[in-house]
Amino acid sequence: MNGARIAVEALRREGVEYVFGLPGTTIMHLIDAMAERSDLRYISVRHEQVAAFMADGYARASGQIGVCLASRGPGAANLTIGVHNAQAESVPVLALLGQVADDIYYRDAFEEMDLVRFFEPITKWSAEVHGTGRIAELMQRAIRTALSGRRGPVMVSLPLDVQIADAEASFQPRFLPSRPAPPDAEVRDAAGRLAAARRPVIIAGGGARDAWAYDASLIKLASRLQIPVVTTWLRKNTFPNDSPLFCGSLGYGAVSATDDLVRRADVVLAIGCRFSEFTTKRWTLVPSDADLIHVDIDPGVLGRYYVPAVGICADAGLTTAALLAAAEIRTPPAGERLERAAAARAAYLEQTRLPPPSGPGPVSSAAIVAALRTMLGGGPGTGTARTILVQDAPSLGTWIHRYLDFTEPGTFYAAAGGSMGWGLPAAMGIQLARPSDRVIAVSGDGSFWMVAQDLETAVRENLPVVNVINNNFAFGNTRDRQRTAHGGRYHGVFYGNPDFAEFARLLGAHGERVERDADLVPALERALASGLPAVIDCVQDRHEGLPADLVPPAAR
Ligand SMILES: Cc1ncc(C[n+]2csc(CCOP(=O)(O)OP(=O)(O)O)c2C)c(N)n1
Ligand SMILES: [Mg+2]
Repeated sequence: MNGARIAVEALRREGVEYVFGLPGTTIMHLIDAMAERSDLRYISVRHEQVAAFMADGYARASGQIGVCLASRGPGAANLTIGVHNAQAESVPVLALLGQVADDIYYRDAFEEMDLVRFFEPITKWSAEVHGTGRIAELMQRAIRTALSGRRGPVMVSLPLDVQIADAEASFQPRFLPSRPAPPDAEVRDAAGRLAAARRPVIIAGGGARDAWAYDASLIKLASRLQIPVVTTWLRKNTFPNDSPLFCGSLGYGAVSATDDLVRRADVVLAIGCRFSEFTTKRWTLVPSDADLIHVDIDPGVLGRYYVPAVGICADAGLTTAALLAAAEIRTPPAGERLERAAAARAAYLEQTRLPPPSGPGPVSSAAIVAALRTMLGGGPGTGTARTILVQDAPSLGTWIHRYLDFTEPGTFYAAAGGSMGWGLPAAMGIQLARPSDRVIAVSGDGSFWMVAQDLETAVRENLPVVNVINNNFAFGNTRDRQRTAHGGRYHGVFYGNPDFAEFARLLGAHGERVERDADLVPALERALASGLPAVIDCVQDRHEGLPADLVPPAAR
C-alpha cells in the first residue's frame, strides 16, 4: 500500500467513519485513498475552520474521535481555531495535515511551515511522520492519545513523499483506554465527609456527563444524599434540569441562588470540573474553609487552584458509583438536609422565570428563548425526534444558559472555548452523529457570518440543521462593554447585514425572516417541516442583547 492508503486504513481500524476537509496539493493522495472506499465518507467544506468545528461536534455527539483534514501552511493555519477550541473543551479531534516533501524541507518551500511547533501548544500531542512504514503506528497512537484521560486534540503531519511511497503496512489492534477507578480509601473518606456535611453541594462539570448518561449514578448519589447539584458554565446538560435537586449552572449568567449554594457550602463535591475562570467567578466562589472533594480524570487539575481535602484522580462515573456503594452513606440524611435541598430548588426556580419580552423590538431575545423552549419541549413539527440545541457564542447564550432546561443527556452543546462561528459547523457534525434527532443551532449574526458559506455544505450533504440567528446588526457582546465600560463610545461594533433568509434561499436552504415575536414559532415549525437546512433570521433592534441585569464587566 502507499502511505495515503495506509493512513486511511488506520483511520478505519480506529472506527473513523467521517473525515471533514478542504483539498490542497499535499493531501490529494489522501483524498484519493478515501475516494476508493465505501466505508469512510470524506465531506468537503468551504473553510478549514468549519472542518475542525464539524469534527468537534461529531466527536462530542458520537463519543468517537473527530477527524479533520487540511493541506500544509495556509490550510493548517485555517484549522487552528477549531483545534484550539477542542483543546479548551477537551474534545478528541485529530487534525490530519499534508506537509512539504521531506527532500525539499527547510528550504522555505511553497507553503512550508513547521507544523509540529505550530500545533504543539494547542494539542495533546503533535507528530510528523518521516517514514511510510510508521504511519499506522503513529496515527493510531495519536488517536489513542486524543481519547485517553482528559480528552483533547492531536495533530499528525504526513509529508507528501511519505504518503506516496509504498511500504509494508502493519496495524496495531484497536485499543480503547480503560477508565481509572477511584481508590477505596479516598472513596470512604469522601463518603464520610458527604454524609456528615450540613450544607453540601455537588458541582458537575463536562467530565461528569457520562455519570448521568450511562449509569445515572450521579443522579442516584445526589438523590440518596439529598445534595443540591449545580453544573459548571455551559455544561447545564450534565444533570437533568427537571430534577428536584438541580439548582442551576454556574458562570456567566448564573443567578445568585446558584452561586450562593457554593458560597455557603461546607462540603463541595466537584466532579469532572477544572474550576475554570468563569465557573468560579475568577476563583472567588468556593469558600476557603469548605471541605473540597475534587474528582477529575486529569491529575493536573487537582489542586491547581483549590487544594482539595480529598483529591481523586479517576473516572467520574466510576467514582459516583463507588460513592453510592460506600457504607458511609447508607443512612438517609436528616430532615434539615431535605428542607435545605427543597428551599434551594425553590429559590432557583423563582430566579429563573423568563422575563416578558421588553426590548424595543422588532424581535426580542426573550421571545427567541420562549420559542426555543416550545421546540425543545417537543413542539409541533418536532415529531417524536429529540431536539438538540447547539449554542454558538452570541449574547443570547446567556439567556439560554439561564432560562432553558435540558432534561435528556446529549441535548445541549455550547462553545465554552468561546469561538465565534462554532455553531453551524458543530451542529452539522452533531447531525451526522445523530441522524434521527432534530438539531437547532443558535448563533449571533456576527458569529454566523464567519461560517455562512458553509450553509452550502449543509445543503449539499442534506444536513437539515435549523439556524436561528439573533440578528442585532452588531457584535452585541462587545457593544455592551463599550456601553458600560467605555462611556457608550461605540466603535467598530455595528455593521450591516443582508437578508439572511434570502441568502439561505439562494443556497438552496429554507429561509425565514422574522420581524415580530408572534411569527417566531410558526417560522420554526415551517423550518423543521421543510426537512432542509434552514435559517431563521430574527431581526432585532441593534441594542437588543443581554438580560437587563447582566452587564459584561470591564476588561481587566
Ligand atoms: C473568533 C472570535 N473572535 C472574536 C471573539 C470576541 N467576541 C466575543 S462575542 C463577540 C460578538 C458576537 O457577536 P454576535 O455573534 O453577533 O452575537 P451577539 O453578541 O450580537 O448576540 C465577539 C466579537 C470571539 N469570541 N471569537
Ligand atoms: Mg450580533
